[in-house]
Parts: sequence; structure tokens; C-alpha cells
Amino acid sequence: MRILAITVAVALLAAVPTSADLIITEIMQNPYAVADGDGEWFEIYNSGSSPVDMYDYFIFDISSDDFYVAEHVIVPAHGFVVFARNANIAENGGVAADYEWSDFILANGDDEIYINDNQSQLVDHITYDGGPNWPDPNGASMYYDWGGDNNIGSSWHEEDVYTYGLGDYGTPGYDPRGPSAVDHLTWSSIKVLYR
Ligand SMILES: [Ca+2]
Ligand SMILES: [Ca+2]
Ligand SMILES: [Ca+2]
Ligand SMILES: [Ca+2]
Repeated sequence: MRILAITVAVALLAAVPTSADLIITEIMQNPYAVADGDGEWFEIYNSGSSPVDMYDYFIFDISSDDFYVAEHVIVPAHGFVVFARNANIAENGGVAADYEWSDFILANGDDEIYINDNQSQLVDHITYDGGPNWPDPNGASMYYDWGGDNNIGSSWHEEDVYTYGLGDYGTPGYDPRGPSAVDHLTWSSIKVLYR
């Protein structure tokens, strides 16, 4: 009976589009092809079945980096957006970005990305350590493997197959390993279990 109740609850939660469907799925904290001031970016995935407008979302770390999303950045259902330190594709190493942030740095060692929605509710966060528990790449992104909690370092891996633009490794705006393999209902269920 309890399992049935949980199943029903998960199904209901999965059916309701919320900003909590957004997860951070890839991070380029240390580009090599261009300077970090131009080449840093991160990717967000919408695991829900409705688009999410990130207007007025607040992105921050635990020290002094933060910015508000000042445009209507729409994350498609089961789609990605890319936030970049420099959205100019001719200057950022070849990333097609959806939004250019200001006053936010992705440290090459340890750092955090927190995302609050426009109601100040925490949507997702990751805290990477620059090793030993998280990848510590140079000239490559680290990507989330869709296997579990995205705030555990073992769920992240250095991209070593796919390149973009000037040759750094990464898959900004898409994921060749998924998430088609991860059904959105199943994924939402996983997210609920990890809260
Ligand atoms: Ca660098
Ligand atoms: Ca930071
Ligand atoms: Ca950096
Ligand atoms: Ca990607």
C-alpha cells in the first residue's frame, strides 16, 4: 500500500510542471582554447514535460558570485539551455549560448552553482571540489551521467569524446549519451527520491 501511495505521489509530481524539473547537467569551469573569462559555461536540462521560463531566476554561489536572469530564457521540455560567461560564439571558444551572465565565475578548483526560481525556491545546486571526488578537467567539461544525484561527484565525468568549436571537449546544449535513455517520468521519480 505504501509503495502504491508513493507511486501515485511520484506520478502526480511528475505530471505537474515545476521549476524543480531543472537540473545542472554539464559544466565548463576551465576552458583551454580560450581564456576562462570568455570560455566558461554551464548547461541546464528540463526534465519536465512543459517549458520553463527562467526569467528572474537567481544563480549564485556560497561566496560573492551571483546574477539574476534578466531575459526570458526558455528551457524546452526535455531540452537544454546554456549559460555562458561570454555568449559571443566568436570569442568563447565556439559555444552557442542562450544567456550571458555577469558577475559569476566558475573556479577551476572548488566552486558551487545554486539556482533559485523566481519565488526564491531552490531549484538545483551542485558543489564541485576540483578533485578528488569530482573531475578536475582542463580544456574539457564535466558532464552529469544521469545515474543519480547530480550533486555527487561520482555522477560526473570529464568529457573526453566530443569536442566543440575550437576544440575543447564538451557538448553544450545537447547530450549524446542521453537523456533519451532516461524517460522523463523515471527521471522525475529519481529526483523525488533524492530530495
Ligand atoms: Ca583555463
Ligand atoms: Ca563561483
Ligand atoms: Ca574557471
Ligand atoms: Ca551537454
